[in-house]
This record gives sequence, C-alpha cells and structure tokens, in this order.
Amino acid sequence: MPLEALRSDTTPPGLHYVLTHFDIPFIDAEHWHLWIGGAVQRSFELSLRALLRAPSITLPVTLECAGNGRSLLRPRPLSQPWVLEGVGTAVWTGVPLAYLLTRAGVEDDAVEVLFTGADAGSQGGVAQQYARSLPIEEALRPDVVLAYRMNGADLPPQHGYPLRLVVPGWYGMASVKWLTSIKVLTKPYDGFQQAVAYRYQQDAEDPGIPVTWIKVRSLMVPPGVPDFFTRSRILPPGPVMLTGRAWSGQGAVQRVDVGIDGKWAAAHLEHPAAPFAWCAWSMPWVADPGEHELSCRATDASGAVQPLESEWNYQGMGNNVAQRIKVSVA
Ligand SMILES: Nc1nc2c(c(=O)[nH]1)N[C@H]1C(S)=C(S)[C@@H](COP(=O)(O)O)O[C@H]1N2
Ligand SMILES: [Mo]
Repeated sequence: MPLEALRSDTTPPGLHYVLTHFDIPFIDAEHWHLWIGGAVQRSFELSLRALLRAPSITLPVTLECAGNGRSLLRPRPLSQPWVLEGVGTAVWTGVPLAYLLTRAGVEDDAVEVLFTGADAGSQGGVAQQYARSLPIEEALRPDVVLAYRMNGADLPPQHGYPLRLVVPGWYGMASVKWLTSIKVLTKPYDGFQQAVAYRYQQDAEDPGIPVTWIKVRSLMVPPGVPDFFTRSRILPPGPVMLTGRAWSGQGAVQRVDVGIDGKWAAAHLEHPAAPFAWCAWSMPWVADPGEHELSCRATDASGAVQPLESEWNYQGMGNNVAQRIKVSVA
C-alpha cells in the first residue's frame, strides 16, 4: 500500500497490500464449496449461495503482514522485501465463524481449528497447500469472520475469492484466503506455515515462538512531494499538518508521539471505527528551512511502545520500529 493511501479510512482494493505465497487460484464459485468437519458432531458442506443466506456481520479490520518492516533489518532476512507498505484497512462482510462452528457442534476435546486454502506450491522443500490453524478460543470470537465481501463488493481474486478468513488483531498470515476446508482439531497443527514459518527465531535452528497478534505501529503520510531517486521528501517552509494512522492487535492505541529531529510531542488521536481498525492521528508542524527527520511512535493499552531501533529476528517478523522520514524544507 503506497503510504499516501494512509489518508483513507478504508483502503480500496488495488491500494491494499497483497501477499500470496503461491499462485492466485482461479475458482469457479458455482462449483466451489466449503467443508467443515473434524472434531464436530455434524460435519457439512456449504455452497457460496448457502453462505450468502446465513447471518452476516460487517466490520473494518486493519490487516498487516507479519513481515512488514523486514527490509529495514540488517542483515536482511530473505523473504518478501516489505519496507512499510504491507498494511491496509478494508471493510469485510461475511458469516461469523463461531456461527458455523456452533452449527457443526464442536467436541469438548477440540484445541484448534485448521483452515486450508485452495492455493498450493512448495516452500522450504515441502509440497503443501497454504494452511494455518487458530486456537479454539480465538476461532470462537464473535468478530472472526468468513468474508465474501471486501468494501461492499465480491472479494477480488487476489484477496481470496470466493471466501476468506479474517482474524481481526492477528498478523495477516492467520487470515487464510481461498478457503476450501475448516477442520476442528484435537491436537495442535504442525504444518509448515505453523511450525516452521511465522516464528520469532534467533537463527535457523531455534524453534522460536509463534507469530500471533499485530504489534503496535504508527505510520505517517510522507509530507510534501518525493525526490524521484532518493525518495526523500521536499516541502516549502511554513505550516503543514502531519497526519497518519496507528493500530495494534494487543490493545487500543493510547498515544502517538511525533518526533521532529529527535524532539517528541503527543499527536491528536481520533477514535478507530472498530477495535481492530486503525485510528487517525494528526500534528501541526511549522517547517523551517533545512534538512529534518520526522518520526512517529505509538503506544497501546498493554503499555507496548514502538522501539526506536529494529529488533532483529531470523525471519524478519514483527519489525514495528518507529518510521523515519527525511525531509528537505526549501
Ligand atoms: N490461502 C492463502 N491465504 C493467505 C496467504 C496465502 O499465501 N495463501 N497469505 C497470508 C498472508 S502471509 C497475509 S499477510 C495475508 C494477506 O492478505 P491480503 O493479500 O488480502 O492483504 O493473507 C494470508 N492468507
Ligand atoms: Mo504475511
């Protein structure tokens, strides 16, 4: 997502980031169906038409890739080279997952729910379909949705048509696209995207700990205009309103501080449209001629605050370091 798109509450598809491990599958919705089974009393299959008749909810959710910020790490972990653009906020409509799980009747010994997508490929030498699980208590949250609409229209192919999971507050890998099956498990899932990928590891041998909730982050709309080659910003002297967004999966954003050449002050913060949607912030600045470094840093209700220096890990996950923007005022 180009950072100028931070201006909109809702990110249009096409500006919203896209991440796909393999190819985008092209699914004929007429013949597609969703299977729900495993440790349930009544396993069943649903067509898209049947899903569209089920009760629905609509909610704005900020999705962020766990690898957002990876390219700022040294040495650079080898994976999708995001700088800071792996984020977006869309309004998702669909059936609450808890509704279908309740209809299936989850057995008492259930521990996780596994979601499998239609896309397939090879990663780390392992042939696989993209699949991830959620702990049962997360799967039963009322705001976890099986979405068939994004911003009021059918899902675009790249965002999971005809049906995807959306897990508010979790990094994007949990929100499995192109869903084909939902399986209730009595043992934790140990597939590739769970046990090998998406872990905070110190090195290749470290089993690490799983990547889950989105860490607190704020981003600023880069002010002025860019210099083509260096991407530094150019703006005229005088008053300018610095604006941006902040979000966290671990508690509401409580404050955003803006740094001008290392001197910090609190920004004005607006309420988010929903608990896991980003909130807008703003801060007036009177730009004086010369070179400056602008920065922003959010704090959430858990007390977590964005670090000023990147914290390295092997897969380059969850790097929520404070953004820095170089500007030339002239
Ligand atoms: N089936 C499937 N689901 C998937 C993925 C994938 O490769 N295949 N990528 C995941 C990752 S890592 C992210 S960050 C989000 C991205 O969702 P978006 O492309 O709609 O922004 O989808 C997740 N769901
Ligand atoms: Mo991701």
